[in-house]
Amino acid sequence: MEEVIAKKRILSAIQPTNTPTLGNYLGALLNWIKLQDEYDCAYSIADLHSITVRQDPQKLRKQITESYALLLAMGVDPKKSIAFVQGHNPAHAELSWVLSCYTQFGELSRMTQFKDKSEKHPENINAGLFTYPVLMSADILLYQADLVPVGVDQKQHIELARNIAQRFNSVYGDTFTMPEPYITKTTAKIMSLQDPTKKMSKSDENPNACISILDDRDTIVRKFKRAVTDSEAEVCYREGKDGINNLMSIYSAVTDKSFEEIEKEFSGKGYGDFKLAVGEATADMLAPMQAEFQKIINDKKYIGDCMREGAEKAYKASRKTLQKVYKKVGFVELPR
Ligand code: AQP
Repeated sequence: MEEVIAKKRILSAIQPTNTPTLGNYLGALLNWIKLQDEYDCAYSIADLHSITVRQDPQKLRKQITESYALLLAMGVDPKKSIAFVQGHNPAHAELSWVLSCYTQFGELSRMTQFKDKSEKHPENINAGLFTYPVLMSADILLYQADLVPVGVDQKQHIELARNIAQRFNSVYGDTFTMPEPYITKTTAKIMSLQDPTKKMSKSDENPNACISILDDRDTIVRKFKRAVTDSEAEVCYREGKDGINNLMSIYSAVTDKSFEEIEKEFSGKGYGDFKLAVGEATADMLAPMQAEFQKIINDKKYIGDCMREGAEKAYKASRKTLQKVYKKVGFVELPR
């Protein structure tokens, strides 16, 4: 008899805080698409996470639908993978509560994203911002994920998910799969175009700092033209050339050219030529996905059907884990 080997499970999510940036796309989303054949993938729009920062309800609703449509436009196949909105599966919030009782205050205080975001929003340092990594651990552990494709900024949160899983497993016996981060080296961290020492972020207040993946061609080219570089005029990857290094990483990811090839291509040319090439190549790469998005976003029925199917599949895939956890900690199952 032929042996059937179960595919490994992948889980990843993106917050609908704004339109995804080129950083989200190259650092995480592109991998989501590539991994669908080899793995059993679950991809979600992390609406629960997004309210750690105050959101305008009307805008958030629009962003959730758009982000979901973008996943479909990018090539997430709702038949092959589980494509769902996190808040449509109540098990995330339920497991998160249990896991928060197995997470130490000290562990959460060390999370750099909490420190960064509290500095950015001093008027709203809420408990959700602090416990965000517990909810992220629940997202991952609920689906028994083996791999989590993320940018390098999320590595610390995956470490925490592993610590929580290990702690729970050692008390109650094997319950959770130990997840591993899946990080692509060159695009692990795309930097801001205006301050290349900071990561490109979709909630950056300066629109010139990031490329939104729905920006039109002219906007993309203009933003790259304005990108901060240095006073030399040499396109090469070297320490201290943060702006150029970032543009080279982007160009390399978009065109598949090595740094060596890029240095050769622009040897003797100025930064103007290089920036134009990066802008045009990026716009070319995004164009087919943008066209697909325009088709999907107007088909509300299709989006609704996919969301419903995704929610059902997500619930089914996670229910067993939650039941197991409730049983292990000593909760009583409702008699049928
Ligand atoms: N600059 C980046 N370079 C590479 N990867 C990145 N990611 C984010 N920024 C970069 C990866 O994108 C995925 C989705 O991120 P998220 O929406 O969950 O939240 P985030 O990491 O907080 O992303 P942003 O863009 O900075 O959002 P805001 O501004 O809302 O906080 C993750 O896998 C992340 O690693």
